[in-house]
Amino acid sequence: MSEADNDSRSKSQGRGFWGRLKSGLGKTRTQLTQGMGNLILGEKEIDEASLDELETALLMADVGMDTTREIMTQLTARVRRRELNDTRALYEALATLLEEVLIPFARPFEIPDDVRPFVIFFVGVNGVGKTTTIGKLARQFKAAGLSVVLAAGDTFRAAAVEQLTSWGEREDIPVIAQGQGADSASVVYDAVQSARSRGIDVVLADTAGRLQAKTNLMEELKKVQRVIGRLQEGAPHEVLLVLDAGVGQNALSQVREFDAAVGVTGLVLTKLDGTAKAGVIFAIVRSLKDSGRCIPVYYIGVGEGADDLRPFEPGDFVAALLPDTENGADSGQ
Ligand SMILES: Nc1nc2c(ncn2[C@@H]2O[C@H](COP(=O)(O)OP(=O)(O)OP(=O)(O)O)[C@@H](O)[C@H]2O)c(=O)[nH]1
Ligand SMILES: [Mg+2]
Repeated sequence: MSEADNDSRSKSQGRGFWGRLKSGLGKTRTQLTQGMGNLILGEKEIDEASLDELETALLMADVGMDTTREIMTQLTARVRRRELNDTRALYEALATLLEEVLIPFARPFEIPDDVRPFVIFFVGVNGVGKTTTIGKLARQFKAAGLSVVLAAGDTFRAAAVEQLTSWGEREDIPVIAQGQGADSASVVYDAVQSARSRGIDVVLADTAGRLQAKTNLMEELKKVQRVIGRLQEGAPHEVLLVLDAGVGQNALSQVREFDAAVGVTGLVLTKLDGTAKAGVIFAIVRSLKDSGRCIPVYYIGVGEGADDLRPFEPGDFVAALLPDTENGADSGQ
């Protein structure tokens, strides 16, 4: 599937995705703008103070100690070697380094033509945006010409089933549900079975989001996974962990725990618009790198609208995150 590129790269479309990305990352950008005052006010000589200021700004945005330190070490070395002579050059080098950190973790989400139905699990603690992400993606997949069925695998709360059902009704997409308290594995099994018999392309399976500390959730997820794997070889084909960017460094432990239990194949980072610490994405990929796991970030969410969930593009992301240099200060909108 390559529905991605139509508008996401086009920065000239003010209200297109670029505009939404930029306004979505506004809180973090505003904070960076305040923290990087010296750096972005035109071409000035680089002094110790502007380097310190930059380091603090990165830490404040939750970029994390290790990545911040590495970036600062590289920038400082280049300043010493006189490769970076003014604050403008420093700023540009920073943007490049940040983008380079993210690039290995960006990959377009693909649904191969020869796997049907293609089964995607959405996992994550409660409230992170699993159900909303499923609704948004279902709509995008449908618009890209794929047939979709939703599985209401979060059976712990009646409201969860209703929420998914209403997304399905709105988008005219079938939802397989059994109501509150039903066996989650059985619901997802039904959905995959139904997709097989009706020749449906994609199954998006919602799951419950109780706290990852409760081991029974992980056992439940593993069971659903086993049952589906027996019904269809290779399924689930993707296990997407949804993370709320606003939880900061807690996201790191969520990645570890879900990955250990169910083998996460991709990440969706939501609510980047609700936090001034969107830099957490750097800490997440850093922690993945350190543990030798290259789990891609497929999508990012920068708002509640269906179009606010888009493929993750490091270049656009960094450009939208960093303060504007032209005016010296950015309003954050
Ligand atoms: N601002 C903003 N809100 C979002 C985003 N993604 C999801 N939300 C909101 O977050 C809230 C929780 O989303 P849900 O999709 O219900 O989360 P969930 O993971 O399914 O939660 P549980 O079913 O309780 O486990 C909803 O109000 C969503 O509209 C985003 O990218 N930005
Ligand atoms: Mg939900």
